[in-house]
Amino acid sequence: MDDLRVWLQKAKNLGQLDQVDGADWDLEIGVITALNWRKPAYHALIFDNIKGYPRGHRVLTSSTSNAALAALTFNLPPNVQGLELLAAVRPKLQEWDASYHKYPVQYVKEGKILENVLSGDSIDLWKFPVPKWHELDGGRYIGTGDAVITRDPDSGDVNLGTYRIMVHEKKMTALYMSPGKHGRIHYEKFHARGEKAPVCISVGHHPLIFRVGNFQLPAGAEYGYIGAVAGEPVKVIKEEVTGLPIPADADIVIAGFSPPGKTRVEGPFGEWTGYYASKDRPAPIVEVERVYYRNDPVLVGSPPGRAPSDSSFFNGVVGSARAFNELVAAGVPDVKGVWMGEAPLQQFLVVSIKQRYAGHAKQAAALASMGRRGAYMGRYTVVVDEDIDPTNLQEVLWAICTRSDPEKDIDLMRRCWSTPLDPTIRKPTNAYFNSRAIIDACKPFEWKDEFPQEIKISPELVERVKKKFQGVL
Ligand SMILES: Cc1cc2nc3c(=O)[nH]c(=O)nc-3n(C[C@H](O)[C@H](O)[C@H](O)COP(=O)(O)O)c2cc1C
Ligand SMILES: [Mn+2]
Repeated sequence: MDDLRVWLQKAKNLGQLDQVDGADWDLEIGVITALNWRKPAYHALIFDNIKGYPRGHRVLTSSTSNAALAALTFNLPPNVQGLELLAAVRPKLQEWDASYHKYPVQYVKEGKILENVLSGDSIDLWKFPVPKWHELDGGRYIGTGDAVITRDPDSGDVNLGTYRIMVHEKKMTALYMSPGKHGRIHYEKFHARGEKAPVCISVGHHPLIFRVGNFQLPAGAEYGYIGAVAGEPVKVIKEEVTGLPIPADADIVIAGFSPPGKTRVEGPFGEWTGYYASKDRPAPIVEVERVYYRNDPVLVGSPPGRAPSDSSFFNGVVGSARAFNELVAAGVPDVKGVWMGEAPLQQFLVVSIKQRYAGHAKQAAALASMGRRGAYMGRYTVVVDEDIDPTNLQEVLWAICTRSDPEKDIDLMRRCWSTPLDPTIRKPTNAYFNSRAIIDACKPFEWKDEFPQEIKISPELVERVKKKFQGVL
């Protein structure tokens, strides 16, 4: 697959990469990035000549934050949007889901990542222009658009997860993962045996690597999945101290161990919900033993935030496609659409179906809200009839307000999978539960054919009136 340098050149050729010179790692990179997404049209940003750092030590943001960049990264058809993009992504996900096991990593001895290797006292993570992204962040985060590589000590599965990484000291980072995430299960298993957990953190690479690290996939699927998207296995090097496979052509990789029982305060950090909700609390650490980087290294940043954000566009589309495919695979018939918007993502999941039998709507809603994509901090799942466009919030609200009755049509599920990032959970607590509401906004099944007639204007009437009143309409 391409390395990051080739990706940057391709993005530039497409007119999708803008360079920013002279920004400060202290908030300016973060603010410029956040304001970038609020422009009517925006591109990926490459920051160079960062204050206090040599030319060439760069930071990339917004790398997959619009349709053209997502298409470049995932080999998708260019220039498609909305429902059309959703329709293009669904079969791609099916193809990758079915083929990732055919792309085991390929071990190699040489790679561009070995251009510079730091060990012992020469290790200094502040060598890189690590941004402080949001004003109330508790530190500088080297890991946002990253891939944290860990191994399951029982099965040997290697996981890649995108988890935030704060730098504590020149040779120490935090390690923060929510309960239930694969990387966390891995270090918890090592720690339970009284052993230190090996960890490698890639913080500069082709954006595909961290985007797949952000996907909710079966345990240990990520490396193969990246290979399936790229159409060839990922080349990796066996890292010297941890033995973990690291991408051979990455830009920056940190390697070390998380010792059991040692913690440092991590956070607060601006999160994808739009809050600093998980606050600051003790979290495991990584003691760094090697740092690998290419000449003129590029750090890939993907700061979370209230949508629109670095990930919101991409996760909205791919999350919708994933949840749609899951429902179909679970055997729910006549699913017409599934949509999570950018701002709330799985917190407001809309499913449209053509109702076939009594209970069909509830079945679709329960499965969608508890599927692999929807389960983590879901909140509201709405089912609408096939005439409602699930991507159109106004239509969805109209359906909720005119076709459902709260007493009959809202069900609750309690003690579901939530997270320290859930703003509604008062911290501290030792168990992060939330509840789910299922809103059946379909016409009542038993008398749907007698439901009041909607006011519509027939296309023929529109045509006739438009023709007659050309100056007015
Ligand atoms: C920029 C960014 C930062 C993230 N940070 C975290 C994090 O700090 N902790 C966490 O548990 N998940 C975080 N996530 C979400 C995970 O990447 C996502 O849940 C992924 O599925 C985890 O991988 P896993 O399924 O292998 O555990 C982040 C995602 C993105 C895009
Ligand atoms: Mn995983």
